[in-house]
Parts: sequence; structure tokens; C-alpha cells
Amino acid sequence: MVKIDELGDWRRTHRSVNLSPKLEGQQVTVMGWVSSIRRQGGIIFLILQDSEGVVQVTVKTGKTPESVLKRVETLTPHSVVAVKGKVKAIDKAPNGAEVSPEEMRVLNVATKTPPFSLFGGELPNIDKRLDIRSLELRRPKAQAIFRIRHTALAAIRDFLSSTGHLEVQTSKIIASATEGGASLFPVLYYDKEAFLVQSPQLYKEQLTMSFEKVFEIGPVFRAEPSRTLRHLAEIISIDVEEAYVSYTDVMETLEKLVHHTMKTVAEKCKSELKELGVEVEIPKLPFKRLTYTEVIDILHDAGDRTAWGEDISTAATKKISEIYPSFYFITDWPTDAKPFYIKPRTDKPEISESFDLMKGSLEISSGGTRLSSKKLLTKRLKEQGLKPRTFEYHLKLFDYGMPPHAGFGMGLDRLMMIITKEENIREVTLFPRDRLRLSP
Ligand code: AMO
Repeated sequence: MVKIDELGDWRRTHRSVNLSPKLEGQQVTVMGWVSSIRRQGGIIFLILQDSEGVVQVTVKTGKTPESVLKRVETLTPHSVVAVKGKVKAIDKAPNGAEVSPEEMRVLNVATKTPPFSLFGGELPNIDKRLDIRSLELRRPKAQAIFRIRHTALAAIRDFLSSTGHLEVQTSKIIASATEGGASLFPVLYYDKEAFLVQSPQLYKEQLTMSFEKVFEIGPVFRAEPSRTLRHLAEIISIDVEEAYVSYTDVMETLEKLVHHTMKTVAEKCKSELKELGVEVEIPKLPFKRLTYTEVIDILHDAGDRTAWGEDISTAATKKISEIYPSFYFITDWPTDAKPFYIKPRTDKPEISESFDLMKGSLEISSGGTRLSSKKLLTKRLKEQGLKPRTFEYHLKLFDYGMPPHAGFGMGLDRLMMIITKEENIREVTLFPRDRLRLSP
């Protein structure tokens, strides 16, 4: 049995990226997991990986204290260690410096090796990897994806704060559906039935009464019946809502938000993008705008038979994306194809003030002008087979004067698919949930 040491009073003085030849002769404490142990004559190269890179610890028979040498000989890959030692400038070492160990603590011993190599070679299918997700996240490509996600999120927050939107958090347990009842997850709320939120839609609309411009970044839940590469049961939604504007204004906010996010990632995540072997194509502003009716005409010209009023299938959007491979909006959808809160046009009520933002054949956002009249909202609820009584908590606020407002919701996971050019949404989500997966 290998002895396990406590961390005790040892603290890391330097991370891998902080080591440099300038530290020659200085004592440092480094920590990480063993990514490789290589012997070359009387030398053992112990490579420690931390979250930002690697440290080379060079163990030499005759020079390194016997106590350290003995412990190194028992180490297994992936074990977690702390090393105290002196820095030596070495051209060939990562960061141009290695550590000559003087003391060592073995903080944990890996008793199993991962079922596949984390550093190249053939990867097993995503399901096998997800079963040990936190371990497989040590893969450099997975690291790159989630660092990009972090940068993208920060860029989104920065942008929306700069446009004067207030960040809010609304409840995730709700009493009634917002996007239609089919995809709700019921939960037992004390002795009542409640649901996991499908969208913060009604809350964000209500908040325009008091804050005018709000945004929320949070989870939403959808009991999607089918398992596809672009659907999950839990996603992170970026919701934006603003008073005194209409759908054309929020489309501008949305395209600028996407542009800013992609530009920031391109600038700040160069090494991560290189690791993934992708380049971010920063889209040109403004994005193309096509009305729903124009899309139907294009489809008919391409031999597709989607009738006016029907939803546009993925197969059909693939045809559109052959002509418009980058970002484009599909605007002015049939009123009946959109949820009850979307405003029908006053001059042509069969068409709504709505849009979807597409990248190729992938929908990444949808939004529109909202109904701010209680009477019309009640009418639309009934037309969609929903009971106005269930929405009383929402409708009653409209008696106090709701400002006209518009907004959108964008799936962060889908935006990440576009930035990283990943085809499976599970690759860009830490712990994906779908019909067949509830753990880890
Ligand atoms: P919608 O239902 O179109 O609109 O959702 C908005 C965006 O969220 C993402 N999305 C999903 N991504 C992965 N898996 C899913 N199951 C999934 N469901 C949705 C998509 C989609 O474009 N309340 C409105 C928004 C609004 O009008 O403000 C809504 O939720 O990127």
C-alpha cells in the first residue's frame, strides 16, 4: 500500500505557467496530477499536469533525496502529488524550467488508469466518456471547450451590462407552462404539482414594468421526446427583455451580442481555438433578414413542399443554409406557429412580430414583440387551448399598465456548438441531460 500524505501546511507557490528560467535556484512548491513518468538512464522525468499546463520534475539517482526517489518509484499515472524543489533553467523543459525535487507529498494514488488515453489516440463514443465526465474533462480539447465557454459567458455579461440591461435571477419552479404544455417536467411541490421552468419568459416580461431592461442567464428544462445532437433536457438560456421597443430593435441587440461574443472569443481564446483546430468566423453585421414567407418561397423553388403556416423542418433549413451558410434571421412567422405571448401584426394578424436567429440549419435564438394588452393576451391563450385562469398571476399585472416590450431567448449550448464547431451539443455541456441520461 502506498502511503498517502496530507496536504497539511503545504501550499502551491507556482502554477505551471508561472515557472520560467528567471526563477533559477528559487525554491517552489508545485502540485498536480501525474500525466507521465518516463525513465531515461538514471533520470526519471515526472510530468505534473495542473489546470493550465505541465511541470517537469526531474528525479536523478544519486542527487535527488532517497526518500523522494522511493516515492516516485511507486507512483502511478494520474496520482496527485505536491513537490517542493529548486527551479533549474532548461531549454527543452516546458516553460524553459524544471523542478529538482527536495521533498514530495503523495496526496492521492490513482488505482485505475482511464479506459482511454486522454492525450490523443482514438476516443470512445461520447456516452462512454460522459460516464466518467470529470476525468475526461482533463483532455486538452475538453479543457479548451469549457475555457471558451467561460470567455463567451463573460463576454455576454459584459455586453448586456454595457447596454444597460440588469442581470436578474427568476424562480425555476413554476405553476404553469410558458411554451406549451407538452415538454414540462412536473415536480412535487409540497402537496401540489408544479413544474421546472421551460423559460423565464413571463417573469422577464413582468420585470420590464420595473427595470425596463433585464437579462437572465440560467437553466431551463424541456422534456424533449427525442434524442438528437442539438437537443437537451436542461440547457442554459440567455434571456433578454426590454421595454419600449419592438422586435426589430431586439434583433439588433441580438446580432451585436453574437458578434461581440464571437469577436471576444477569437481575441482571447487563441490557444484554445488552436487546440480545437478551429477558427472563429466573426460574422458581418447586420445579419441577413428573411421573412418566413420568403423562406417558404425559397424552399418551393428548391423543390421542398413545406406549406405556408407549417413549421420549417431541420431538413428544410438545411436547404436554406446552402444559400445562407452564416447567421440569418427568419422573421414574421405565422402567428399560429408562435407562443401566445408573441404579438400579431396589427395590419395582418395572421403574421406575428417574431423571429428566429439561425446559423446554417441550427436555430440559436427566438424572440419577438410581446403582447402588452391583457385582452389580446387572454384571447391568444384561449386560441392556443390554454386556460387564462392558470395564468391569472401573470395576467393581473397587465391591469396596472404594462409597457410595450420585446425580447429574445438564446441557447448558450447551441451558441457554443457554433463557436467550437462541435456537432454534438453534449460536447459543449458539462453534464448533459437527455431522455436516456440522468447521471453523472
Ligand atoms: P425557444 O423555445 O425557441 O424560445 O428557445 C430559445 C432557444 O433556446 C434553445 N433551445 C434549446 N437548445 C437545446 N436543447 C433544447 N431542448 C432547446 N430548447 C430551446 C435554442 C432556442 O432558439 N421564451 C422563448 C424565447 C423568447 O421569446 O424570448 C423561448 O424559450 O437555441
